[in-house]
Amino acid sequence: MPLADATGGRIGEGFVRVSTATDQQRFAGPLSAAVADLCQRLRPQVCDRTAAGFREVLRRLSAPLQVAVAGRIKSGKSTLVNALIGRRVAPTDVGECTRLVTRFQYGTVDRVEVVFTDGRKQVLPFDAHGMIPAELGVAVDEVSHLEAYLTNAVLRDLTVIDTPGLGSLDAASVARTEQLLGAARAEAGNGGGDDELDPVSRNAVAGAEAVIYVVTQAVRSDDHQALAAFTAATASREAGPVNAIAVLNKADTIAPESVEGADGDVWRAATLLAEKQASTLKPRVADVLPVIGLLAETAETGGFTSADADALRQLAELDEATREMMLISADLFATWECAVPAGTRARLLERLDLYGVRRALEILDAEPAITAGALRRRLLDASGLDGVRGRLDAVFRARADGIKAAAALASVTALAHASGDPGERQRVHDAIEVLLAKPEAHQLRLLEALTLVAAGAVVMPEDLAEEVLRVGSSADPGEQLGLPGRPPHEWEAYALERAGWWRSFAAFGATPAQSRIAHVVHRAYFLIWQQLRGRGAT
Ligand SMILES: Nc1nc2c(ncn2[C@@H]2O[C@H](COP(=O)(O)OP(=O)(O)OP(=O)(O)O)[C@@H](O)[C@H]2O)c(=O)[nH]1
Ligand SMILES: [Mg+2]
Repeated sequence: MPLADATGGRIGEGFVRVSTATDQQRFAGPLSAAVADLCQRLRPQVCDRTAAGFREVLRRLSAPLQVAVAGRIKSGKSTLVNALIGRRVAPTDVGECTRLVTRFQYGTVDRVEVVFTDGRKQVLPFDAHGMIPAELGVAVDEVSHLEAYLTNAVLRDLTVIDTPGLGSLDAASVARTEQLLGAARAEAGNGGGDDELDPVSRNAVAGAEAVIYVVTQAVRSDDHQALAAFTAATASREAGPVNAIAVLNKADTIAPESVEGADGDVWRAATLLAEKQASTLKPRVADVLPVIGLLAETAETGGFTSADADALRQLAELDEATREMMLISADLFATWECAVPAGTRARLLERLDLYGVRRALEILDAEPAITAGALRRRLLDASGLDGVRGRLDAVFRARADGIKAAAALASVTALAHASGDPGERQRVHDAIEVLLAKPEAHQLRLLEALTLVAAGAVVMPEDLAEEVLRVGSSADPGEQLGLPGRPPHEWEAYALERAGWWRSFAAFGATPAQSRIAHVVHRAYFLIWQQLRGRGAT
């Protein structure tokens, strides 16, 4: 039961109310509520500075999950952010905004604020297209970050953070992102009392709680390191399969002949390539999913109009030879002599790129009478965005409680450490130990174990490491046991068998660090077994 409580349900359905002396708050689940309770109880026992940090941790615990979109320069991060939010609001391509962190969060009125490094805020108008203006008209080197409040429903349970590209592993660019994310955290919200936070404490509560890492085909062997570098931007909180997924963006630009087994099909090539990248990037990310951010953005943000559909219809009716010629390259498509005005074609390229145009024409060939709305839907299907959303739900939303609670505990530990007071550090340490010893907190231990193994902090034999990742990365018993296709009656016996195995490994076959992990895994299997028995699986 605790396991199911800790991991199941989407945010919004599973909020837990906790009454304290001072306030009533909503949390993503019982783990977040338990950590909040710990902060409340410890506040009178720590110095003012740590207490101010705890207040920030509490505020953050009751806020939506903070998801950063990170990756190299021009990998399509902002385009993907727009697609996910369902509104074309983040400037893409050029402009000084692409060098700044922007936090997109839920608000009852659409508004953008520039937050300056000295804490000043200035409201910005949206530009004529309803976007954040590409040029801000303020001194950019004095800007900390941007806060965008939007009424879009998806932001109710996710705060999306668009980050400047990590150009390389160069320390300056990593440090800048780190600093900006850090500042973003501390200044966010209603300001005021948060100013007591010094830089060290600020860093301890800063950073995103989860990451969508954007890669493209040109992912280099050092991208594994780039992902590790992003860990720095999440304020030293480890990114791992619990809180990080990757997308292979710009899947439409992959040349299928460059990928063996793709049979000339772009999407198949992208899927194969994503699988290959997953083996490089795992276990730092839960998955690598192909996506065409541009197509997703266009289809999802009103960028595809009935005029576009009409132009495509006209193109579909061109004679075969002309059409084939035009689809050879973007240049030919834009410049070839044809009845559709060049400006219209340029717009189609900008919104769909050549692959999107080709897909649309194929759809029109098969269903000439298709409506503009249905064509838009089909392009959205072709973008892979649904797959990304599905993974976000499975990896982030379903586990938001555990992710937020683990991040908060890491912050609490860092704050106590930064206080420099051994007594205070001990009190906080003891309180955390008491919390973690409770059966309800097991999921937190499992997430911690998983992260330690994924990050290589505790080295395990490869097959065992895989097993730890499998048990810890899912909330579904079939997947956790690695028996998804098998009949449920086998699950119960297998869970018990593995519980026993891990218990003896903890006792006889392990280093002290491995032994601690093994105890957690043993308990996880035991809880799965209990859960299966409770369900009446025979
Ligand atoms: N063909 C194609 N182009 C894309 C795709 N996604 C983004 N682009 C284009 O790539 C360019 C860069 O996109 P952005 O979203 O600004 O990339 P970014 O990672 O936010 O860039 P920086 O913030 O400057 O690092 C734009 O011209 C986009 O239209 C895609 O899936 N396919
Ligand atoms: Mg950008």
